[in-house]
Amino acid sequence: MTMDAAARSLREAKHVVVFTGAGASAESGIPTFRDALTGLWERFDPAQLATPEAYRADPSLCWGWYEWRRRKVELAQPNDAHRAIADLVKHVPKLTVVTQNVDDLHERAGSLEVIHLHGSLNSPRCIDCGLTHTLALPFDTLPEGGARLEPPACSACNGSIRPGVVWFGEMLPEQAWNDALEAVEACDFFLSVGTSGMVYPAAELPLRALGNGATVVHVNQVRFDVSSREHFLEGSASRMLPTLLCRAFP
Ligand code: BV8
Ligand code: ZN
Repeated sequence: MTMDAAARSLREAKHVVVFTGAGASAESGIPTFRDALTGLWERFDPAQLATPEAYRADPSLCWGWYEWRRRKVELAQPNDAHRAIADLVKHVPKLTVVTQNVDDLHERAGSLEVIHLHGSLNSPRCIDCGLTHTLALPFDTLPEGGARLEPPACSACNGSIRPGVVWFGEMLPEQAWNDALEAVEACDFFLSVGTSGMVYPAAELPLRALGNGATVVHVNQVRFDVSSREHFLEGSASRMLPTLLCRAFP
């Protein structure tokens, strides 16, 4: 499918789902999960650190990583992909934004009611009583290589605070997953942006949309195989999305 064909299909769409992965935030300077870790965490694969076992084994190493990431997001700005997605709501009858990302860059670009399948860096909670914890502003200067940070204690039960993200091996938030499924089953245009499609069950969504007769378009700067009925626009999200919107809604 060419950009013009994708734009024509988007223009006719009644309900669009935009599904984003780490590649949508990459040009805001947020490392993706495919990017190798550096500094203190160099010897880890993110998928090893993003687990309950890693937190139990070394809470301050794990919490330090999340605080370093939260700081990076605080210092980052939404990019043109986030802005184009936020803009899309003005042009289509119905838009649902579903993200695997744990940053708040969609919201800071103006998207509302973003469905976070994997939680958020900004919603830590007590690992024991579940009470949400109000985070202090991130440390001004977290060394680039990161630092071990003792997780704060819960004000109610003195338990340890954990990041408000979904770790590998944990269930996705039920409401978020159900809302995503409902949107995917109802949409007629599914735009997947900057995801390697390797993390389940989120990675099922494009095929579910396809199964429901939606047009499925992948935007990624690295081409990968998709079924003959899906479409692929190769390029960076911050360039492809504004171009797609300009062509669809001149
Ligand atoms: C679960 C929060 C039930 C943490 C994350 C089958 C069914 C069900 C489960 C499984 C299954 N098979 C395996 C599993 C287990 C596991 C899983 O999927 N493992 C993988 C590694 C195979 N899934 C789970 O554990 C899930 N839970 O299934 O619950 C259950 C319960 C118990 C036991 C069994 C089942 C929970 C998964 C959630 C994990 N948490 N995030 C944190 O952030 O620290 S996932 C994490 O990975 C991030 O959310 C991130 O989004 C995601 C990685 O995916 P991407 O977003 O795609 O990012 P990635 O770096 O991979 O790719 C970036 C892409 O962007 C690349 O393609 C690149 O080319 C592109 N790109 C880069 N720059 C740009 C760009 N594109 C465009 N423009 C650019 N500029
Ligand atoms: Zn508690």
